[in-house]
Amino acid sequence: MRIDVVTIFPEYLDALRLSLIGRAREQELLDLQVHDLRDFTHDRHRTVDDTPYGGGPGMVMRPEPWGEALDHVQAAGRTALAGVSGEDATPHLLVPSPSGVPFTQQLARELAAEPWLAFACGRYEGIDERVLDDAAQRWRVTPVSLGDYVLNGGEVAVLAVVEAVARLLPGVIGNAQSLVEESHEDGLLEYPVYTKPASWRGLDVPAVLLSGHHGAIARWRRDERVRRTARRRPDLAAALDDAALDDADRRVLADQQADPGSARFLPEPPAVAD
Ligand code: JF5
Repeated sequence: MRIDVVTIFPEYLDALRLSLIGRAREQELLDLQVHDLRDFTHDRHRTVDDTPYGGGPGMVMRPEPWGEALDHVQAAGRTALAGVSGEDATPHLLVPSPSGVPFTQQLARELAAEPWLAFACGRYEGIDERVLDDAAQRWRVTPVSLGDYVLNGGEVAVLAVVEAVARLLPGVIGNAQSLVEESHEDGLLEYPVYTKPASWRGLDVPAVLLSGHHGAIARWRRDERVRRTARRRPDLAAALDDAALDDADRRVLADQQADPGSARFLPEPPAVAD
C-alpha cells in the first residue's frame, strides 16, 4: 500500500517509523511518504493560512499550497505505483476533521483493501473547502472523524488511522488470529485479560481462568464481553444483531440492562441541565 501525508508538521509522523509500522515500511509492505505543505508555498514567509471570509475567529488554510501539494502527491504516487495499479491510479483522500464521518474498524478494513491513500492534515479552523471540492473532481475524498472532540490538527488522527489500517495489511501482524479475536470485529467489546501473579495487591484472577475448563472459560469470557458492552457502550449493545446472540448472551444482556450495578470504571453520568 502507498500512503501520502501532507502536513505542516512532518515530524509528527516520525512515530510511524517505530515498531510494527516501521517494520512494515522496512519490508516494503507499506510505502509511506510525508510531504511538508510549506514546500508548496512561494512567499518568503511560507504562509499557509489567511483570515476567514465572512469573519469569525482563527485562520483558514489557503487553497493554493494545498492544490500544488496534492498535484505533487498525484504525480509522485503515480510514478511509485507504475505497473501496480495502472496509468490512471488516484489516491483515496482522507481528511481528518471533527466534522467527518466516524472512523470505525469497518472503515479501517475497507481502507486496508485500497492500493493508495492520501491524508490532508488541517490546522487552525480547517482547510478552504474548495481544496476538497477540487480534489473530489478527480479523487475519492472522505472527511473522517476519530470522535466527538477537537484536536489541534489532523496529524494525531492520521497516526491513529494509519496504524489501524496498516496493521490489517497482509504480513504486518504475524499472528492473523489476533486480528480476528479483537474488539469491534463482531460488535462486542473484548473480555478482561489477566497474567501472573494469580494474586496481586489482594486482587485475585477470576478462579475460572485457573480451572483448566476450556468450555467454562470461553463462556465466562463471552459473558464478560456482553456485560462490558452493555455497561460501557449501550449504543453498541442496542445495535447487536439478535441472530448473533445465543440464549446465554441474551440472559446476560437482559440482566445487565436491568441492573447496571457497579459499572466499575464508569464515571457518574453528567448532570442534565433542565
Ligand atoms: C482538525 C480542523 C482538522 O480535530 C480533529 C478531529 C477530531 N476528531 N477527529 C479528527 O481533526 C483535526 C482540527 C481542526 C481540521
